[in-house]
Amino acid sequence: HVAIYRQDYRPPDWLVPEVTLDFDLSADRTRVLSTLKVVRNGQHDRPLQLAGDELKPVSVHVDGSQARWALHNDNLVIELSGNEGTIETEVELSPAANSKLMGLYASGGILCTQCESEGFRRITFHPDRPDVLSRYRVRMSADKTSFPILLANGNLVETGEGEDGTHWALWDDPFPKPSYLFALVAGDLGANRDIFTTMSGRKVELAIWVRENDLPRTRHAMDSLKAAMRWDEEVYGREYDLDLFNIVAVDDFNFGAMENKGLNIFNSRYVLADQDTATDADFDNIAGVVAHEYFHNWSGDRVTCRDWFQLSLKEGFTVFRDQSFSADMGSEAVKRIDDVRLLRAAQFPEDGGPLAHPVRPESYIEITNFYTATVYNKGAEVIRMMRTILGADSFRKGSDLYFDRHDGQAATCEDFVTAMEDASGIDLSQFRLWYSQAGTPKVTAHMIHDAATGVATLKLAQHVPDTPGHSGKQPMVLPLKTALIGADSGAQLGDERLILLDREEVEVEFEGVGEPPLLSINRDFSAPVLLQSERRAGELETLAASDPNPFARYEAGQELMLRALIAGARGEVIDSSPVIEAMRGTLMSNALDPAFKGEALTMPTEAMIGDRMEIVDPDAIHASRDALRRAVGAALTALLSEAQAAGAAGSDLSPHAKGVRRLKSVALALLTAGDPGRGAELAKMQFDAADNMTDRQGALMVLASLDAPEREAAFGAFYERYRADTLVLDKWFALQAASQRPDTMSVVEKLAAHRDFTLKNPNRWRALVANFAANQWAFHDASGRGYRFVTDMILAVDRLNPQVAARQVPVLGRWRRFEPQRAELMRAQLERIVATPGLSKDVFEQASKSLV
Ligand code: HT7
Ligand code: ZN
Repeated sequence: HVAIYRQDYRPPDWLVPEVTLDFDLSADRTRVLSTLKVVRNGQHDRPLQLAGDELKPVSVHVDGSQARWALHNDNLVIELSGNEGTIETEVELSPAANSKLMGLYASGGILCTQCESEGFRRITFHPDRPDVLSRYRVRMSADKTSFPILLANGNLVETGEGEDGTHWALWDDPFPKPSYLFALVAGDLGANRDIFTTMSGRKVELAIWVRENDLPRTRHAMDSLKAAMRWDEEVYGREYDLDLFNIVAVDDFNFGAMENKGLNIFNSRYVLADQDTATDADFDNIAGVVAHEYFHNWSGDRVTCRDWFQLSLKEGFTVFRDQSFSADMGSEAVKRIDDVRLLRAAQFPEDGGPLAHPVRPESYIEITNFYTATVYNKGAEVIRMMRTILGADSFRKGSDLYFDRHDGQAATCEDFVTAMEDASGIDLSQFRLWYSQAGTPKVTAHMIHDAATGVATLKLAQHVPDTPGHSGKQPMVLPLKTALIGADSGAQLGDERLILLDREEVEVEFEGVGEPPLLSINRDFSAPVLLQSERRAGELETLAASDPNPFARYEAGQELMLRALIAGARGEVIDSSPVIEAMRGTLMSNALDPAFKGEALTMPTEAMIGDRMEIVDPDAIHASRDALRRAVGAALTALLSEAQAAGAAGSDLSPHAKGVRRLKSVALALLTAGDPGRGAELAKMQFDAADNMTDRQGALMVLASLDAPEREAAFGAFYERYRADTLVLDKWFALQAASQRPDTMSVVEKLAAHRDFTLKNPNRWRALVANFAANQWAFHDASGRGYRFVTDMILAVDRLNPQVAARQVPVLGRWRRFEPQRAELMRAQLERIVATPGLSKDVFEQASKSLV
C-alpha cells in the first residue's frame, strides 16, 4: 500500500475539457460508453493515464481507431502522439454486485452513484482527480417500468422512448466540474416538488425524490432546503445557478450525503422525517445536512479542491457555513454548545491519538480515511477563528473575494487564507499554522489582582503537543474572547476583549478592576484549545450562575461536574453539593430557556471524563458518574419531576417546544438515577403517552438501562410498531447497543444475529457496532469481549465495504489511553486486524498507524 504525499503534487499531464457518457442501465449489467476529449497540458511526452478501479475495458478507441493501450495496476495507459485526442472506452459493470457503495451501485431497486473521492474510476476510465474539470453530457437508457425516473447533473435536454420497453434521457451540465461531482440516479421514485425564486428573480425547480410511500416525510427537508437557499443569498450573497435542484434519498449510503452538482444524493436518514418517526435531533440534523450539501454548490462545486489534501477547503468552510445557518435558525448558544460537544467527543481524541493529522494532511494511503473530524470540524473552527480575528464585515469581503477570484477553479487552502488577507489587510502568516500543525493546543491561565491599583494581570501560556511524526511545534495564533466577572457582584466588569495569544506566553492587563475578578475566558469556545486555569473556591459556581455569556456559563457548570466526576473516578470522597446547587439554580431560573437548561443538566459522558484523565479506568468512571447522577436525582426530585411533567405538542417544532422536550427527557433520566423504580414507571408512562419520537425515544433510552418489566414491554412494542421502518428500526438497535447494563454485551451479540441485522446496510451496521463501541463501560469490559466483537464486525464488513469498516478502527486505536490490561487486549485486536489476509488498504492504514 503506497502513501501519497502533498508535496508531490503536480498539475495534470492531460486535461479533459469534455466528457460524454452513454449508460445502458440495469442492476446486473450496465454498459458505459465514454468519450473523453483530452488535451495535453504543457510540454511533455508522458502518456495519457486514465484511472480505473475493478474495470475491464471492453474496447478502447483513439480518434475512432483501435488504440494501443495497456493496463497498469487497474489504470489505462495510452500513448498519444498529438496534443489532443478523442478517447472512447467501453466497460461493463454490475451495480447489484457493488457492495462497496462507491461508483454505480444498487440500493433497494434504485441505481445511484457515489463518486467522491475516487468512485468515478469505478464507473469509467478517467484521470479522476479534482483538478481536472470537464463539461459533462450524459445519456441514460433503462427499462421504463423498473426505472421510470432518470436523473443526472445539470439540465434535462431531451427524453425519448426506446425499443423493448426502454426509455432514455439526455442531461447536460453547463458547469465544468471534477469527476467526483458526477452523479446519476435511475429508479421508481416520486417527487416532492417546489419552486424557489432566487434573489435575482430566477425560478428554480426543486424536487426531492423518494419512494412514493415516503413522500409525506419530505416536507421538513424541502423547508430546510428553501431556508438554506435564502440564507446563502442573505449571508454570503450566493445565488443558485442551475434551473433545477434535485435531491434523491437512498437507504444504502456510506456517509451522510453528497453534493453532486444539481443532483445531491442523500442517505435517507438525512431526508425523511415526521413527528412519529423522527426525533427533534433528527429534524435538526436533516436541516443541517440539507443546508451543508446545498452550501457546497459554492464552497465545493463552483470553487473546488485542487487535490484531496485540500479537502478542508470545502469541508471545513462548509461545516462552518452549516453551523452558522443552524445557529441562525434556532438558538446560537445551544448550537455552539452542541458543536463544541461534538468537537470534544470526536476531534480532540483524534488529535491526541495515533491518527492525529493536520487540518491539511501531509500524506495518506486511502483518502477516504481523511474524511475526519479534524478536516471537517477542526477545519470549521479554523474558519470560525478567521472570522473572529477579521470581524464579520472583513470576513464577508474575504469570502466574496475568494468566490470571485476562484470561481470555476480548483483551489487550495492557501488561496482561501490569501483572499482573507487581501480583503482585510490582516497578516495571517502565523495563523496558517492551524493548517499544518496537528494537536490540540494547551493553554494555561493565571490571574492576579492588585486591589490597591485596581489592575488585574492575566498570564497566558500555550503549548502545542507533539503528534506522530511532528515535534517541536511553533506557537499558534489563539483568539481568546475574555471578560472579567466580579466575584462579589456576579456582574461583568467592563467589555469583553479579544486576546490574541500568539506567543508562548502573553501578559494582559485589565485596569479599573475594583472587586476581585473571576476569569471568563475562551467564551463561545473562540479557540479550539484545552484550557487549564486555576480556580478559586466558589469561582465556577459563580460563573455557572451568572456569567452573561451563555456558553461560558455552560462551560463553568460542566467544569464543576467534571471536577467532581474525575475526583470520584480517582476514588476520592466527593462533595456533590456544588453540582446539585448549580443544577438547582438552573432548574429554578426564569431567565434560562428550556433548551439551555437541557444542555446544562446533561453530564459529561463517560468518554469525556476519560479524556480528561491520565489513564482511563472505565469501571471507576462509570461508578463515579452513576453516583453523581444518583445524588442529583435524589436531591432534586421535585424540580426534576416538574420538568419531566412538562411537554410540548409533537407537531410543534419551535426551538421552545424542542427545548421543553429535551429538558423533559434529561429530567427523566436524572430522576430515574435517583429512584429507578419510580423512573421505570414514569418512563413507561412517557413512552405510552408520547405523540412524537423525541419523547418516545427519550423514555426508551432511560428504560434501556433498567432492569424492569417496563423495559421489555416498551422494546417489544417499539419493535412491533416499527419493524418495517428501516430508519426507526436503526434506533431500536442503537438504543440497545448504548444501554448501560451488565448484559449489554450479550444483548449486542444476539442482535448481531438478529434477522433484521445486516452487514450490507451501513446505517444498520453503525446503529449496532458504532453505538456499542461508543458505550465506554460496555465496550471496555475488562474481559476484552467487546474488543473481540468489534474486531469481528470490522473484519466481516471489510470484505464487503472497506470504508465502513475503516471508520470503526480508531476506537481500538486509543489503546494507549487505557489501563494496561485493557490496553494490551485492544492492541492484540489491532494486531489481529493487521495480520488478516486480504485486508483492505482502508482498514490496513487505520490499524497499522494505530499500532505505531
Ligand atoms: N462531500 C461528501 C463526502 C462523501 C463521501 C466521501 C467518501 C465516501 C463516501 C462519501 N459520501 C459523501 C459529504 C459532505 O461532506 O458533504
Ligand atoms: Zn461536505
